[in-house]
Amino acid sequence: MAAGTATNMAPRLSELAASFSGRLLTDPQDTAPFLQDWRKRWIGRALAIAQPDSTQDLAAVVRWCVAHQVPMVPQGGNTGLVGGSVPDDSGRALVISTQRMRKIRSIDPINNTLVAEAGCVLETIQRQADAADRLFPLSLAAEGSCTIGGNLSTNAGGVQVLRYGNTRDLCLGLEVVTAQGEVWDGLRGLRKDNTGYDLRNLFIGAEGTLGIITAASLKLFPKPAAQMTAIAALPSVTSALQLLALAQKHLGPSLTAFELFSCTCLELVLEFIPGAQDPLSERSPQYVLLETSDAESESHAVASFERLMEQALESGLITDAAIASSYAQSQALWTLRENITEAQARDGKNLKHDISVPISSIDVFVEHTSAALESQFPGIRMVVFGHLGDGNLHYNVAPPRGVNPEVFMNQEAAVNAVVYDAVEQHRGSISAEHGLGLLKAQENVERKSAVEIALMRSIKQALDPLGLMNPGRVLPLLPQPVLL
Ligand code: FAD
Ligand code: 2HG
Ligand code: ZN
Repeated sequence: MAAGTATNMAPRLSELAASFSGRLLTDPQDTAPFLQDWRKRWIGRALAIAQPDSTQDLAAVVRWCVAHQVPMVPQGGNTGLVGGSVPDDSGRALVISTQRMRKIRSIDPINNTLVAEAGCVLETIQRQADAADRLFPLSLAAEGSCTIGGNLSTNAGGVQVLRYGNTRDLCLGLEVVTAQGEVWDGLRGLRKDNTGYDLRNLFIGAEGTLGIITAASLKLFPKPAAQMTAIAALPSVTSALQLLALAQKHLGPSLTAFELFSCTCLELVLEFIPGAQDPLSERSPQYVLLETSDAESESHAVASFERLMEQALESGLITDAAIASSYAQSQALWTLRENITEAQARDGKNLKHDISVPISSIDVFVEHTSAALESQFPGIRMVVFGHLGDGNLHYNVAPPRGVNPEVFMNQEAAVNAVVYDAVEQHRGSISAEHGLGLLKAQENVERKSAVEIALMRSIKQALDPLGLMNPGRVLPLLPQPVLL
C-alpha cells in the first residue's frame, strides 16, 4: 500500500489536512524519500507525511493522531543510522517531518545562546552563530542535512565532543510537543536551574519516543583565534593512545578533535571519493587526524602544535605527519576522515557497531575483537575508525571480498554477538552516539539490567501512555495479549 491509499483513512486524512496549516504529502512520489533511511536498510509505509509550519501546528497534528490512535514517527533530516526515523511497513503511522520549522528565533551574544526551531539544519545554525561572531561546536559529516531536532533526539556526538561535549551538553532548554499534543515551553537559557526533575534531559536522546522537540536553546562559545589540523601516521592503536595523552599534555583544552582511522578506511575513501588524496608518501597501519583550536593567536597555535608533532616524531610515536598550512589543506585532510561513511556505503552492505569503551581499553578491545572476528569469519574486512578522544569507535565490518553481501548480512547476529560481548566485557556501550532506533532496541534490552529497563519502561508509560510516539524504537514493543 502506498502512502494515503488506505481507503478507510481517506476521510480522516482530509480532516487532518484541514486541522493544520502546513503540508500533508500523500502522493507516493512525494512521500518516498521520507519512507527510506539514509542507509537504505529500512523501507516503510505511512498514512502520509505531515509537515507542520509551527509548534502550534505540530501540536494540532499530534492531537489528531491521539484522537485517532495513529502512531507517529518524528523525522528531521532522516540521516539517522539506526532506523529510528522511518515508519514500519504496516502503513498505519503518520510521519511528522520538521522540515518546515526552520526559523532561528533569536541569538543572544551576551548570554551566548541561540534559539532554533527543530527543523533547522545543523550547518545553518553553525553559520548563524559564526555570523554573530560565536561558535556552535556540534560538527558531523551529515551537518548539511541533519537537523537540530534530530541531533538532540539522538544526542549526537561528532568530531568535537572531546572539547565541547555531545549535543546534550550544548542544550540549555527545549520546547516540546508532548505525546498528548500539549506544548511544554522549557526554552530557558539558564546555566543553573535546579527546580526538580530534568525534563529536558529526558527528551534529549529519547529518539522521538517521548514527545516531539520543536525548538531548542543552544549554547554558543567564543570563536577560536586560530586552528591547526594535521594527519599523523602511526604503527598501532596503542601508539594513537600514547599520542592522545601527549597531545592533551601539550595542548590541554585546545585539542578539539582526535580522530582515528585505519589504512583500510583511508583506502576506501581514496577508492570511492573523487578528489581524495593521501597526503603522506607511504601507507601506515593507523592514522590520527588531530585539530587544535587556540584561544590565543595563530603564532601560539603553530608553536604549540609544531612542538607536539616534533616530540611525537622524535619519540617514534608517529612515523610521519602532514600539517595543513591553509584552510583548503585542512579541508582536504578532513575529507579523508569525514567521507569514510559515504565510501563504505558506496562499497556496499556493511554492519555498523557504534561502540564505546574506556579510552584506555581501546587498543586491547580492537586487538582481541578483530582476532575473534577474523577467526570466526575468515576474510572479514574491518573498517574501524572513530572518535578516539571520546573512547568511541565505529567498529564497522564489511563482507570478505568475493562473498555475497546478502549471505554475510545473514550472519549479523553472530557478528554482533562477538563485538557486543567484547564491549560488555569492557563495561562499554553498544551505542555511543547514534542511538538505538530499531537496530539495537532488542539488543539493549537483552544486555541491560532488568532494573534499568523497567525504569525506562516506566518513563515511557508515564509520558506516552498510549504508546503512539515512535513505537518500537529505543524500547521494543511488548507482545500484545491474545483476546479470546
Ligand atoms: P533523523 O534521522 O530524522 O531522526 C533521528 C531520530 O530522531 C529518529 O528516531 C527520529 O524519530 C528522531 N527525531 C528527529 N527529529 C525529532 C524531533 N524534532 N523531535 C523528536 N524526535 C525527533 N551521528 C553522530 O552522532 N555523530 C557523527 O559523527 C555522525 N556522522 C554521520 C555521518 C553521516 C554521513 C551520516 C549519514 C550520519 C551521521 N550521524 C552521526 C548520524 C545522524 O546524522 C545523527 O544521528 C543526527 O543527529 C540525526 O539527525 P536527523 O535530523 O537526520 O534525524
Ligand atoms: C562518523 O563518525 C559517523 O563519521 C558515522 O558517526 C559512523 O559510518 C559510521 O558508522
Ligand atoms: Zn561518529
